[in-house]
Amino acid sequence: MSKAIKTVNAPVTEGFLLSDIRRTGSSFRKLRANRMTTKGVLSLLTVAILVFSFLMTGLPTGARSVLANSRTRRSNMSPDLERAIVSSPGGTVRVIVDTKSSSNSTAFGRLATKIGVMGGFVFRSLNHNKSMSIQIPASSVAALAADNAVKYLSLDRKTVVTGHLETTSGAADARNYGTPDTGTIDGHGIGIAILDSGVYAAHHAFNGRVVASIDFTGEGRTDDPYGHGTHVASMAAGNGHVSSGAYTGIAPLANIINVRVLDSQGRGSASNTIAGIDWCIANKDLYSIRVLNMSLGTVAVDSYVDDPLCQAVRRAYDAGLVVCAAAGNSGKDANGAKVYGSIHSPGIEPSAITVGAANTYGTDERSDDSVATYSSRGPTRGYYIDGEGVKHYDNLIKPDLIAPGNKIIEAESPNNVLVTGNPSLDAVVTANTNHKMMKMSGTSMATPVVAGAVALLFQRNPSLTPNLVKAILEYTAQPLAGLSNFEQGAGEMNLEGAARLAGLVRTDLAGLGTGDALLTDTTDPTSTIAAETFNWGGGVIQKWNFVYGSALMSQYQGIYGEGVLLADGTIVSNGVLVSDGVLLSDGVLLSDGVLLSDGVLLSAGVLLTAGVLLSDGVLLSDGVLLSDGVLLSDSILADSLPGSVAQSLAMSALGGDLTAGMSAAPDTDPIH
Ligand SMILES: [Ca+2]
Repeated sequence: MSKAIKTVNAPVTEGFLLSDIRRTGSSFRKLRANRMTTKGVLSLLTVAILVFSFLMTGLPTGARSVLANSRTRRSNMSPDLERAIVSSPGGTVRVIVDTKSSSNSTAFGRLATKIGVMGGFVFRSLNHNKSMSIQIPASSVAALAADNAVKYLSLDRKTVVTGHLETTSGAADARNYGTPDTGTIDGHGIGIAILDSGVYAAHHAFNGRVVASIDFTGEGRTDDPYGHGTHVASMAAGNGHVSSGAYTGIAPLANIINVRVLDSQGRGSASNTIAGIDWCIANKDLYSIRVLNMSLGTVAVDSYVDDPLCQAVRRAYDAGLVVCAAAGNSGKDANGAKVYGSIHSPGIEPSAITVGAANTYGTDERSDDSVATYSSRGPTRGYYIDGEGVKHYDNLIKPDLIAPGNKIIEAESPNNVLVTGNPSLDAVVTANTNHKMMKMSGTSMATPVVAGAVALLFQRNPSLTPNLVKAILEYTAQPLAGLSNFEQGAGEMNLEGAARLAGLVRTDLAGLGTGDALLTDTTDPTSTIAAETFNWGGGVIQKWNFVYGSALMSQYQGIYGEGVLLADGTIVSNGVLVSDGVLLSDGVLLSDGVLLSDGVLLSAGVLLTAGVLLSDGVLLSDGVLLSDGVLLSDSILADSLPGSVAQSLAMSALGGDLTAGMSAAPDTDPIH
């Protein structure tokens, strides 16, 4: 009912415009999708009239005295404005004044002057001087309503927007899955370490939540002259302060630990980054750090076994931390052709949650989502050379997930290098330095979406292990049609499903054995975001495998414990189709229809056998990309790119894909 009231309220003044009613209410959007019948329209009209009547007759009797002067003109004042006046007759109210169509600029100016005389203040004019936003003493509203130039007065309602990012990711739904113990699922109490170019802590998106800052670049500063880290931090943990919440991050009350490892030109070294990781491990208890965000990377050369950056990530993982790493922006070559095998380090590390970029096209609905063209694709191509001089590639399935990362608007540090060199990146929402927002694209942006999600899952269920966090995110992800697992991993992150599932996981994990019940209750393995329902992927990525089955979540698996690596867990005998209740040799119990290991059945129906066949034409032999870097159909291999090209490609995401993106919402409160 409250939804209907909220929806019908405004259009009522326009004479019951059904098209407007349907457009403004999410509950009505479904009706439209189902092609409303005439009967449906009529009943909606009836509901609208009833609601209108209720609001009018429901006027509190106390309003009479305050509104005595306007009793006969009450219909040109919105009911919630009337209630606001009644509830605070000695206070002030924010009002939107709509003037009559006959009014001209002279009448408009006279009205503005009159409002000033009444003790009011005009914030701005709207609709080409046909309306204005004002603040005025409640006691003066009735007199204003009686002015001949006034057509209608409505309360300047606090628009509680759920931003695009939190809506399409499912974070907005996850907020509601709190308990009396956890409170709202907003990340409070959880620390997210941002290993990046610094964070401009004074930005109002952070509101004092940058609880620690440390510099490893040698520049002796922790702010963000480059402009990358501030944007990244606000994707993970920015609040809704600017533009009424349009740019709220995933975990808006999480604490931010600013670990500056990239300098004022966005450059860093592996050694500085490793020092930053080790600092996080040493200080994890002090700052409640549970997740590290690494929106950075370097071209992968060494096998993850030898790569020192990967080894540092593994140390963090062994210390109980979840590390989210960007997949890289090398998913295409200079001609736009798709490139496989281009995952960056430390994204090649199996214990990391490696994140690719989804393109949301700026719409909350996910049915139009895809992977961004530049998002690095698997498999991983770090290698070692044996005594015979033969290269052995890692060839892990990566990324693990994709998340929104194309043209996302988040916090901008002042006069930063990126926006100064590329002025079009500024989102033009305000002139207030501490409110400014910029638009960025890349797997750097997608990664903190997942880091914020990890914070929410830990808040919901602090007993989760890093392995379970990763498994839950993968299991509940939405595989997007037409994309292979080397492009999207388990699919697009679905925080509605992940937070719901995390809340069902038992909190006494330490005493569980393989096959014990993992959940306290069953749940529907589907999610609904922006009125669209989709199935969870229901799979978990192993090193070279994709494991499916409801038993992954209904029953505890040895691979979820601490001290083991999820990705190292399962090797299944060749090509075995595991059916109900088959216990695999290394302790993974799977149930309904799981085909995996050397024969991996992907969700899109692509069969990976000893030679891996992908729908778009990459053929792998025994898990190794064909030795000479064969170019097949629409793809080429990253190995065949010269290093300098690969480096330049890393910046290719700066402007994002040439598609519609997130639209800018003006900041309506530039003062605070
Ligand atoms: Ca979309």
